[in-house]
Amino acid sequence: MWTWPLFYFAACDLGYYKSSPGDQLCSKCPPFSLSDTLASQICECDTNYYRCSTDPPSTACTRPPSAPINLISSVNGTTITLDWSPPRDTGGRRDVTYNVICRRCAWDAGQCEPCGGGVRYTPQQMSLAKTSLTVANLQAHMNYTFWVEAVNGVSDFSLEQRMFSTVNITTNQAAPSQVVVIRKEKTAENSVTLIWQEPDQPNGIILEYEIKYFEKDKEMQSYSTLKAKDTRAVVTGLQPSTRYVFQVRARTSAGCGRFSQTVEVETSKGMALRYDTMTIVWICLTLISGLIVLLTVIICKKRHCGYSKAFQDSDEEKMHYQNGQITLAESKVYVDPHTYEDPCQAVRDFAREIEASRIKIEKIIGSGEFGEVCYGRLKIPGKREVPVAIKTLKVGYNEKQRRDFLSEASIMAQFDHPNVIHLEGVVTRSKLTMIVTEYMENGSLDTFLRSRDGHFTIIQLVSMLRGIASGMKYLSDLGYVHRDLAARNILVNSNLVCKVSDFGLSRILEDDPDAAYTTTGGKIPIRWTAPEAITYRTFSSASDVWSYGVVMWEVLAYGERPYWNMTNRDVINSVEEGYRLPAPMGCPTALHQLMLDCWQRDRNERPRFSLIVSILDKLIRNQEHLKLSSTLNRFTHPRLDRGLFDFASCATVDDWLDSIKLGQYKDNFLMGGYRSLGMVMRMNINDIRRLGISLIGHQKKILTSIQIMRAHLINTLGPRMHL
Ligand code: ACK
Repeated sequence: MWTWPLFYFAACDLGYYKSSPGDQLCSKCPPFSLSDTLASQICECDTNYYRCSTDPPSTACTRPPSAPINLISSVNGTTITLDWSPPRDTGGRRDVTYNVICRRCAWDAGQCEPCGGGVRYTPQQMSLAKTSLTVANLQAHMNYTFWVEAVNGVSDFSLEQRMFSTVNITTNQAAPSQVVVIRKEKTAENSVTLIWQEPDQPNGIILEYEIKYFEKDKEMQSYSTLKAKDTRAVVTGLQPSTRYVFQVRARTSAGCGRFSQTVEVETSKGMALRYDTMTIVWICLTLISGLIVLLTVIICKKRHCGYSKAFQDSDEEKMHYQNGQITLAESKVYVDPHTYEDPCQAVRDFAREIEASRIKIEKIIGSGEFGEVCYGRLKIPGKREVPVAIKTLKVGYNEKQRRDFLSEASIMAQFDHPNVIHLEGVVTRSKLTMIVTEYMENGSLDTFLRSRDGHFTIIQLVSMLRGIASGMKYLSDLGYVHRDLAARNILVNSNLVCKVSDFGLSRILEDDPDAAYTTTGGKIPIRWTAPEAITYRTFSSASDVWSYGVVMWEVLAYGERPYWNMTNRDVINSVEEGYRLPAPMGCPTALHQLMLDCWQRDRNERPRFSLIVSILDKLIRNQEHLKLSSTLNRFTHPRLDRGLFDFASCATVDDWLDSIKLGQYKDNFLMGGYRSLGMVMRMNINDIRRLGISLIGHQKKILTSIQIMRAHLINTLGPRMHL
């Protein structure tokens, strides 16, 4: 009888397997697997190694991949792009894909939540084959954390913690999202009433809505636009029995959102008037001549009276002329309440009276010159409740104080700009006199920045500065001179929008702790004020530009006090001699150059606010120019960029540390071997850190002071002086 050779029937040894009984040979267990019994049909995977259902028994066991590496992000408004490299360890598999998890974090660290629906991931959020992804529709000025994980076919089997790479980003300013729901409320023969909902992501305060409309199929020939403050508009001047197409978009200080989907509405039938050709020609001629007269009046006003039209951004201007229909912007002038015989009349003329019962005061947030500043809520019938700041007039005031207090409201009431604090109204008919303004969650800019030293990207800082310059452009266009422009008088809201505030007539004399009496008797905030305004009291928009330069410095130095602890007298003398504040640490050269331009001695040489806005816009658009940090390239402006202290009187390192009020670090310098100012002047930020000085504020102060000493020496000994 024929028998099977013995080896055919031999059971597989340990470490070998045979997937089915038969005549095939036993195979060695693939990598990361083992058979620990004889005659195994499969080799079991080692601990933490797995096989997925489609892996044949002959393949090696594999494990989940490690985290992706080199994760980098780039932010563009509210869109971010993430790029990463594949994990170092793919777990032995080729089917690696990536998942991205997005979490939105409140400004107060620690509170994060999933990003939710509206966010758009391109190409997709999960199971990405490529190592990059774009995430759009994020909220403006928001912190986000992105977690990128690599997964493979066996990731789901592992109970171990997933491996992620994470990146934190902060989004920038962005236009509002699209208006999605528009409805027709009413139609008439010549008008249509539309209502719509605020966009899901306003990304700031909505300044206005723009309604674009045209006769159906005639968009190419002409369309018109209309502005509305609310989510409702009555479009008039329409033809009866005609089908119109409407679209709405929202505008914030960051720009216009996308137009909504179109809505078609047909006006009702009517008794249309018929004109003969002569009548039409006559009406046109009358309209054109009226327009010419109006234009002439406006141009005259602008040229001769120093006033100008209200805020109109370039985008708006484009829209006005685009379709060949010129719509004149409303011409606005600032009226000084002092020119009123009875300043209370100015309050009545300009400011809205609010009934005290409409205001709920919830807490005190500070104190102003005239009394406490409170946080509260305002509910006007037909509108939703809004948070407000309430300035109160303390009891026991006299009539002059009351007038001065209310004068701020009559000034503020005349302004309407996204970067100027908005007045809700005044309460004058109740026992407590109050000024009610919009509430700015982050308070004054100087304190805000000090509490967030180093927190913001340069683009965020420049965006804040752009907002302030835009508000100042608006004010200067109206012929209003602020006289006390400083970071302490700028308020910041939760979207980081900065608004110019503090318009009281007497504030410069009384309110400002930084104001000092000059020889001419006035009280002036010396560190922020242009030399000609200090000496001759010639305040102008050009002197506001000087102050703006100081605000730029304050912002880039995160709320540092301009000219540090120098006395007012030393500041005046140093500025007079041509010394200027050096660039704060990490300040791009382009920004320091703009500051220096604002600090030109000749006020006619200083840029106007309109130029400052457009320079900042260009820098925001072309961020390359913001990369050159002036810490490396400090002395490009030898005549102006000079240090501030008289270091000649500081003979030793100890003297110098005392002079900048950091005497507590004398031992650190001694132990580090820095025994002379010459050695100190060669130090960089790492040397300072190596001395064990951990407070960032102190590191910065020391570095800035060293830079000033260097600048001082270069200015004294000439640019060939090498340190
Ligand atoms: O730095 P702050 O918190 O911001 O402290 C001062 C304080 O009141 C005294 O002026 C705050 N403040 C003033 N106006 C407003 C406002 N409209 N919204 C929020 N805070 C305000 C300011």
